[in-house]
Amino acid sequence: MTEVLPAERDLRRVIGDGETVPDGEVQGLSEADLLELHRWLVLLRTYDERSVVYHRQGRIGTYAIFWNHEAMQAGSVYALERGDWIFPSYRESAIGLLRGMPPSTLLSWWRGHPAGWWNPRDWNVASICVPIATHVPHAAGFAWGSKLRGDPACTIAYFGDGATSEGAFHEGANLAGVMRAPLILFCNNNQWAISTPVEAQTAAETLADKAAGYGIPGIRVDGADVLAVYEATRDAVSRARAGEGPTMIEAVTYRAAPHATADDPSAYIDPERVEEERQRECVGRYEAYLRRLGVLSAEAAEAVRAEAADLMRAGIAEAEAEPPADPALLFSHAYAEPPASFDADLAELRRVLDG
Ligand SMILES: Cc1ncc(C[n+]2csc(CCOP(=O)(O)OP(=O)(O)O)c2C)c(N)n1
Ligand SMILES: [Mg+2]
Repeated sequence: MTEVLPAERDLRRVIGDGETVPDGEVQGLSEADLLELHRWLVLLRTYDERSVVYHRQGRIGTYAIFWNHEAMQAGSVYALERGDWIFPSYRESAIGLLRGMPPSTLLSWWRGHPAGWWNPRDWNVASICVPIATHVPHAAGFAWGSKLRGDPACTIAYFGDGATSEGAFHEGANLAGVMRAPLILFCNNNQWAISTPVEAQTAAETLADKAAGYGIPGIRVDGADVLAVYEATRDAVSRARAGEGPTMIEAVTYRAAPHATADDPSAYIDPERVEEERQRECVGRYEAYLRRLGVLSAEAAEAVRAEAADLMRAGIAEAEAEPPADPALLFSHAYAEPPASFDADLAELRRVLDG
């Protein structure tokens, strides 16, 4: 029998609206935890906003904006231990920051520079996955491997609403369910896959319903509520560590920015709806919650923002100080036995770059 967690149909929420919906609280989180979560949210927000500026200035390449996705990323990672493994998609490109990865590494990734490659073992963060859902089977196999080795680590894989239509999502979820792998399938349902709305993506009532077919519990949570995301992930982590297998979390939010810097959503999105979502964005909602609790002062919030801005300024300077990559790298790992044409191709590339 499929196990269904209580309240899975309704979105779990902790943060109220300061008026008619009362605030809740999460057991086990101290005031220091609440402030650390705030610091994480501001770090991600600052990274994202600065990255859009750096893109416009031509200092990084195409960039996948994650404005209003910060609560899903910070809330879920806060529920993990350092030894747990993260498999990000491009939407979670900066999630390594929450493990202490330098911003310059991530900015170098978006600059297409090898300084943006990291050893996953250093941070327990796998490479950023751009092909949709192809990392879900990797994460399922990895989690199963941890279980076979008796390693207590669990694994979380992030993907979008559109990814749940890909075969790889279903293969990974099925394998994880059958093997009772310690895996968290974290779906950021921002209701768009570039210009395809979620209604055109699936006939299922909710994306969490897809988990039932694999014997996996599905939890739905307000993706703009960092505390609800934290709590839902903490429950999923406990199940994983107790040997009860995977959990799927559908975090529901709304994409309040273009898909990426190369996208013009005015062709397909309702600007009024976007504006509404921007008004209830996740960082401001959490700051209002902390102020109602009397935990966050205006000065403390400003200090956190200034610290994040300094970190980003130093990060872009460091990324730009990297010497240019050797173009030969494009060829050197492509084939065990390189075709004869490579020498001429590389010479041509060098001629173009030098010209
Ligand atoms: C296998 C594959 N097919 C198509 C694409 C092109 N593509 C890039 S992003 C995207 C939409 C994905 O939407 P979703 O899974 O909802 O994630 P989101 O971008 O909204 O976070 C598509 C189709 C791709 N990257 N990989
Ligand atoms: Mg999406």
